[in-house]
Amino acid sequence: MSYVGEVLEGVKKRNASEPEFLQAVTEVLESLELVVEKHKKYRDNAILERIVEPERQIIFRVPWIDDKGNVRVNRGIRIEFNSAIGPYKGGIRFHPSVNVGILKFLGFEQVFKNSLTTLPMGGGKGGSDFDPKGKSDNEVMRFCQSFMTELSRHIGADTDVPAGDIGVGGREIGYMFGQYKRLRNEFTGVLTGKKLNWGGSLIRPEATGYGAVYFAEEMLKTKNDSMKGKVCTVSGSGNVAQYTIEKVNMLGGKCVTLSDSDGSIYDKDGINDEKLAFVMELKNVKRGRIKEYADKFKCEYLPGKRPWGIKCDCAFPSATQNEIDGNDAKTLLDNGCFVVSEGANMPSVPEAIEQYLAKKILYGPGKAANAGGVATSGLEMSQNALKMSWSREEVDGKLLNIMKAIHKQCLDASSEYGDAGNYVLGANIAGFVKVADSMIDQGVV
Ligand code: NDP
Ligand code: 2IT
Repeated sequence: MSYVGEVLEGVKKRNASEPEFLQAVTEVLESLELVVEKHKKYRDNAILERIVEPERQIIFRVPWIDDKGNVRVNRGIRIEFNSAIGPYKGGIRFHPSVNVGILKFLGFEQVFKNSLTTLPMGGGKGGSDFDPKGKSDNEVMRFCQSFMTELSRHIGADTDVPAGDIGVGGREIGYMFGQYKRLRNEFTGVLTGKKLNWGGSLIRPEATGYGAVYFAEEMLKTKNDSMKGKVCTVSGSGNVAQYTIEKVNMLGGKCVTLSDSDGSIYDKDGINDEKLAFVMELKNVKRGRIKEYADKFKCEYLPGKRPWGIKCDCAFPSATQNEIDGNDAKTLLDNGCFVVSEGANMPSVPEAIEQYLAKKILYGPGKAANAGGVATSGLEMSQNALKMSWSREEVDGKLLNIMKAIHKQCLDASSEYGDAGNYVLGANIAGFVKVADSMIDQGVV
């Protein structure tokens, strides 16, 4: 059996109850067959066995009191996956579906994603099964304070630097930052995604969505094409979806869908900047449902449906993992979609990815296409360390250059290993090599 085959077998045995983690590891390791056969040093140093095992995982009780005075308990988790190239770095997710396996898949992806950004960041991920939906601001604050009371023992500006993810935005980062500062009596860059007045970076809120569109534009350039005039479907309606639409509009494309866990809207006229402002108010302030968009702008609402049945040139999945199944992918491709740029983490199931690769469409996997968010978090860390802040133009320019560099690394690695334009192969190989070589340099740790 090949080295990859052997390691995968062990991973499946030891993590049998974690399907998302197994899915993520299988995809990455299968891409590495040629690399580990060519370079024996990876096997000699047991790099694959080590890279699939988190350096540390922390699980803790998060007790808090709701508005009625009831004591509630959630589970808090932080996976500190790999610190070979920098402090652990990755978001925090608050969603009822959160468990160790999901955070391990996200932490594992983050290791390779962060490596691709060109910045010195290791990989981690955290979260809780706490559901912020329907909770008052005070309940969210008490939860965040309790969560940080324990998490603060394990993180630090040079140790582990969390940020946002599903269910965690500026509000939650603020409450967690406040509690960390109170406990430690230090004002540091321990979290990213902070608001501007207290250490945040311009463009960090925009970065993941903007980056996913920059990545799509880079892929299109290889075909002498651009985003101009492209019809796009977008899923989700949170942070990533919103700024994906803003950038598509800036580049002359048209987005026609949005969704949340209740259903999708289809606006064939396009979600222009004015309608986008309504979505931002609806989702970020009123915390309402996307159906209200259809009511307001008199467009189609598809209850319980994802947006992949709508004809498009480009798809930007920006909600959650495994949101494009094999049938969805077939429908997208049959309808002529030829660009998929993943704002979400692992939104396409393996059967969907197989179809993208077979048809040779422009497919940017999440760890490359959505790396703009964490890259700009890295820029926020740099600004915090320097005790200065860069202008919007400076940060946006750096983000664009980083997305171009990621695109080039993927393309170069895919060519080197004989499948030019296969960004899955390219992202996994380029992300891996830097981390693996650093692990060898640092000995058996
Ligand atoms: P938000 O919480 O801002 O928005 C999430 C959106 O996705 C909401 O519309 C939500 O709908 C929908 N959604 C979440 N879970 C599900 C589900 N199980 N089924 C259907 N819809 C769902 O999160 P973000 O925009 O920050 O994150 C979106 C994706 O992007 C995630 O995969 C995240 O990991 C990834 N990502 C985020 C980055 C960031 O910087 N924020 C960086 C890189 C990747 P509802 O309100 O109904 O739950
Ligand atoms: O999945 C991701 O890359 C994020 N949620 C952002 C992580 C970060 O540290 O900015």
